[in-house]
Amino acid sequence: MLQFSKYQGLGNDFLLIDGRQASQQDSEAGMEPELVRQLCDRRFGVGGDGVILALPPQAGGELRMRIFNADGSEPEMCGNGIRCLARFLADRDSDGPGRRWQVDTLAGRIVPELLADGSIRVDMGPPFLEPATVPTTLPLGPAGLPQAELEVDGEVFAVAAAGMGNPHVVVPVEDLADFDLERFGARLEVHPSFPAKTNVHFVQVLAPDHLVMRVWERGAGPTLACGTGACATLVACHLLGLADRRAQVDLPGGPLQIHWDAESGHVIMDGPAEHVFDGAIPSAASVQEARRQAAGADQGPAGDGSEPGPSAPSPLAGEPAANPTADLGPVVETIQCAVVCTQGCIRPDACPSAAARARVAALLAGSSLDDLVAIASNSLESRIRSRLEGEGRA
Ligand code: ZDR
Repeated sequence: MLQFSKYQGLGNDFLLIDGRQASQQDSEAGMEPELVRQLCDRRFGVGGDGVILALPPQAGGELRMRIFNADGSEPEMCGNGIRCLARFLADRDSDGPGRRWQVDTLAGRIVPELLADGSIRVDMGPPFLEPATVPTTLPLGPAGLPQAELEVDGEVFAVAAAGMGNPHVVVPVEDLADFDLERFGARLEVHPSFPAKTNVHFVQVLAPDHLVMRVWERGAGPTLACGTGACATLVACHLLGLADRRAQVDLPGGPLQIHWDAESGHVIMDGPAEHVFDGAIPSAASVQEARRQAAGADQGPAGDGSEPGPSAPSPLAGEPAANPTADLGPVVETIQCAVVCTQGCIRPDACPSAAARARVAALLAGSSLDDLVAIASNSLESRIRSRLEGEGRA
């Protein structure tokens, strides 16, 4: 069983999985691209902009974060994601304000901190401004970061690039509301100037301390917010002379406060992260096994000679399978009432579930509503597990 919690930061939503107790071998929790794509699918899966794993430390930190985009690719860092990770860890471990986590990521050590108002401050480290570190083939420009005029779909944009561990291109525009994000975002993401593709941000400067931006995320398309992108945008706008070192950055999902600290050279991001819900699904291995079996079943008994797929469950647990209209005397104890007796009890004189029903009636009569709610939540996993076992999937 794979347990997850869904969190969102300004509408950038993630499935969080606590793998801190995992051995190094299973520390990817089976997160193959296909499984990530399925989980993140908003119609056929749980739905999310990405999957985040909390894993045992590897580089001297307290834990390691891995994040996967909705398309299954693995970025180096995620600003909204690490705020969600911090909130998730605080909720699981009952941590209070002031708690900091030393998190190892593919972009190096990142340090989120829980603030008194419940929001998260993240020391995102210094930005990467050398072209090769973004990475981009754009040349270092006069403002001290990669700059160029790029032609995209017949239009020319003055762009600047910055890395926050992951690549970002920032495009100042006059009128953000009327801007065609889908058309230009999708093309810039895969522009040849960015060998690892790029996140794309269109920004309008309302005031030196107030920016508004729209996001086209690498591997995810348009999203409601981008933490690393807001940091890269503030840095680029500051270097271009358009913004102060500290600004509110409005994203479609809400505002972030970004500060590029002159003394440390680090970018500090403040913003919210909220719990949405918890869930459980079959483990990655069992999903793959179920798929394998289903593929075998599709081929029918004459398939490739491998084991046949699962057969339809018998309504009766005992063998031989009995016809409910036949003489049920010897097998009455094996009747699965919920399956066989959907039109009413077929053996009211000797109902095998009568004792269980009586126990439930007694429980209901003797429990408060709060007790029943607690029992229901505690049994979530076991109910899902038994249902899946019944389907032969767990
Ligand atoms: C934009 C992002 N969600 C964040 O908040 O920083 C990061 C996700 C990773 C991004 N899609 C990438 O770099 O591929």
